[in-house]
Amino acid sequence: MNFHVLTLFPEMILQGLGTSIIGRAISKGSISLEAVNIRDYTLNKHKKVDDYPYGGGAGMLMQAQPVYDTWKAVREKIRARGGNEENVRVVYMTPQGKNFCQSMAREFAKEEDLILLCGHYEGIDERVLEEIVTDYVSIGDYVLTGGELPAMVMIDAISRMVPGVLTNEDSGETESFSNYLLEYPQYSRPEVWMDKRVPEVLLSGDHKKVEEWRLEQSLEKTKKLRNDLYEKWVEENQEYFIKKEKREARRLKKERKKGKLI
Ligand code: 6GU
Repeated sequence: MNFHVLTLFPEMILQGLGTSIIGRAISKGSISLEAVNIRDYTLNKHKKVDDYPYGGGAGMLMQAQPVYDTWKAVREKIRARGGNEENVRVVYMTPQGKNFCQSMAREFAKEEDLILLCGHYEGIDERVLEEIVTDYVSIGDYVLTGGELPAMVMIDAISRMVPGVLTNEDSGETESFSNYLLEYPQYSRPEVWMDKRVPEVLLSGDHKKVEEWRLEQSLEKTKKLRNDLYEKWVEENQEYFIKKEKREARRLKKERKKGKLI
């Protein structure tokens, strides 16, 4: 996966994603990241990239020309490398976009190249958006000063879905949202901290019991904190509750029998 970020603040993107797991993925070559400065492509002799909006109103707008020419330069680079530049998606980071979620991250991770366009000020001239943007994406219902943080959020979430980015140690499958459920609580050494014991079942060595306990914990936590996700899970996992009822009935029967025998 090759990320191309069109931005007025390239150093913000490179600094923000240069460390930890994403930094390692870049060094390994599992992903690549370039941040292209839109200002480098302005034809304005004072290097200006913004102007007042027609019709009046607060703030400045990013002009069409520098954004369009940056996009063209990136497409050309992709073409020169033998990439499929005609079909490269261009994601515009905007609070007016569709809310970003895990399934979108998974979908974007299948692309070979991805162009992320970061706006600033009051936004970007509509005409260039119409011309180049394929996806409008938001990271939540609040307003930020620019698209750089949302782009970084997206790149992080997408990258960890790219094969080779996560090692076994940072495993991607059994975790929050992979099946609507929030992650179960986890514990490391020591066994007792501030008088709090690690749950006994985790020390038992009984893998089946541990798995059952973790699923129960996930369900409980999701129901409490994100009932919307819990209900989706219940809808798609009816058989879990049927099996659980059967298990419970078997257990009761066994106990009753034991009671009679004694
Ligand atoms: Cl994608 N961009 C900006 N500027 N603000 C946002 C956002 C995006 N998502 C939420 N707020």
